[in-house]
Amino acid sequence: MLFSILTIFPDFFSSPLQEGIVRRALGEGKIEVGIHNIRDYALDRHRMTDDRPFGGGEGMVMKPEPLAACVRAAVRPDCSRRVILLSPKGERFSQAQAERLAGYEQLLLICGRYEGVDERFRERYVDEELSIGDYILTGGELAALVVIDAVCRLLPGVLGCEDSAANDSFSRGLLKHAQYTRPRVFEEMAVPEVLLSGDHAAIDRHRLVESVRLTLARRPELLASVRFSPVEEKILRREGLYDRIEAVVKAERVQGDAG
Ligand code: 9D3
Repeated sequence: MLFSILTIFPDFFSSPLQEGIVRRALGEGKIEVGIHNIRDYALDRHRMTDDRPFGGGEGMVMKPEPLAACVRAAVRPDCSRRVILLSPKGERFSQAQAERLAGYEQLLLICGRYEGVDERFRERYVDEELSIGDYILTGGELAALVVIDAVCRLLPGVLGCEDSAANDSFSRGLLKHAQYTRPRVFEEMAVPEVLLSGDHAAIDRHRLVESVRLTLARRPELLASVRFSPVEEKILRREGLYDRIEAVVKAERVQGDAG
């Protein structure tokens, strides 16, 4: 997978890509990253990448010509690709989006700055617009790094099997149960007894119950898309959790119908 980053702050990306799993993926040639300075494609005397908005108003708008020239230069021929604009107006980036994007050979990630990009550039060159969440950043650079990180770890051979995608917090739509390691007692707090019992069926039951409790408390909306096996349903009923799950799922459906 080739990630091509289009930015006016190329230095932003030097260290974040030099650590951890992304670094290893780069080293092993599983991913490539190209950094393209949009300013290099601004051909006027002052190398301007932004200008005042027609019609007036606050802030600056990214000019279309340098962006278009930068995209044309960054495209690798004969690749399946998406041109993605990181923007607060975009569709919300999610695990499902990451999985979809992992299927392309090249992702071009355009980091917006200022109030946005000229609409004509967006119309002609941009395949999709993504936001990473409802908070305001100073630009698209961190969002591009989030997309690279999330997509990279889904590519074949990038993760070791110990933390493979099947183990993910989101893999079955539940939040993951709490984890403990040595020592058995830390500042007078003991590890739950069942985890030391060696009874793997009991441990699995305990973890399922803890996952469901945590999801009910923090992200109840996730439960609407979780399917429980008959055995799991029985365990959850015994804990008094199944009725709470059904109530939450019903409330979600009403929410969904209203939206
Ligand atoms: C005054 C209107 N603002 C829109 C909410 C303008 C504006 C704010 C922040 C325009 C650009 C930005 C910079 N943010 C991004 O480029 C961005 C972003 C974000 O701010 N939040 C979540 N995801 C993303 S992806 C790109």
